[in-house]
Amino acid sequence: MILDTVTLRLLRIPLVAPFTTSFSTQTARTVLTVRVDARVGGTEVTGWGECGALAEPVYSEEYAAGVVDVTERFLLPLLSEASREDRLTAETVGELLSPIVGHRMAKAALESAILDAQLKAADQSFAQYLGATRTRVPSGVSVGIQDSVPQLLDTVAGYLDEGYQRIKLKIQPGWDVAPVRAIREAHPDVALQVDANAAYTLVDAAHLRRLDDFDLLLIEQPLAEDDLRQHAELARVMKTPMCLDESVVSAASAADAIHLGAAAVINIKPSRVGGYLEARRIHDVARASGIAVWCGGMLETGIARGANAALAALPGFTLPGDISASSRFYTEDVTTPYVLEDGHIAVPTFAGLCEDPDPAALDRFGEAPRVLAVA
Ligand code: OSB
Ligand code: MG
Repeated sequence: MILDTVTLRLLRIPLVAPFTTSFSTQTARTVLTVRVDARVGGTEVTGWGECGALAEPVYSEEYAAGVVDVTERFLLPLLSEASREDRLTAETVGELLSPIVGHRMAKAALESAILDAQLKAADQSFAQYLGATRTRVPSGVSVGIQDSVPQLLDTVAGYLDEGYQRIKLKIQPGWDVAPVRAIREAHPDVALQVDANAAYTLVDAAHLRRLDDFDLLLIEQPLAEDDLRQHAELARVMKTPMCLDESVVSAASAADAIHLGAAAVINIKPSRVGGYLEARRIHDVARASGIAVWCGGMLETGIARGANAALAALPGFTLPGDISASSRFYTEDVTTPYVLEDGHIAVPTFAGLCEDPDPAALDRFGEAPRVLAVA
């Protein structure tokens, strides 16, 4: 592939309701879109990706405006020689970008756009490319921290009515045992898990053990990103399976977490780990180790939601992912919205990772695009 231009555009899409986690309240999703215009075998092709980074560095170090800078200043120049010589493929991007430390979400967005272009040129769906084994995936929903338990019960009942197959409750100190108990009492059989986004320390172990009474599928990332050993210690004293999100940034860190006993389950977010190809490697490592995985989310728009569904259709994804309908977060998506059908999201069959986003929607939500020539 030869890259001609890469176009970066920051969108700000309003959320249907504020989304509160232990690290922030979001009322809109700031999301960077990446468009590549390229030639494959002389034929012009366009590919799209979106970046998982939030507006602020509160979930991980990356933030959307910083992704624009690192992409322009450091990532694109690393692709130019391979592009000029027409030997750029999606599978070479990770290695070409490896001189830059970290910045995995920026790398993931660029790799996704290039992979989308490559698969569109080959007329191949992402599910085919991955070797996905399912045509639809069960849909779970991530429920933000609410103002009160009655409000939470209303919200959860609404999602269950819509058909969501699993509830993930965001927790933090002061909002944990009581809301979990309330959901469990109202819905004795619902598949339920919690996500703390690193809001606790090991000093809270005795408190967190109280969650063992509620038959949770897992507890996600109770401790800080760097606390692999402490997660392993906590895992030893809790009955609830330990799941890591923030701590797993690569297949290597997944292998470490598994070996240490810090993770019985792994949340795989393609953006967090540097892209879909590394995400698949984590799936493979976990599957070979007998560790369950599921696909996490970063409030994806239609540019990445279907690609997440294709990834989650691999055989090792044995738990429902945070792959909800577009309407969970957005009144209006930038592609054809993903909808819930019988509690599932259909795995896309079109070529590439996504539909081309609607130009009118991009204009409505977006700042001016930044068009970068690839030298
Ligand atoms: O920890 O899984 C998380 C959203 C933003 C940042 C971190 C997380 C989340 C979610 C939302 O839980 C999942 C989704 O996109 O549905
Ligand atoms: Mg999480």
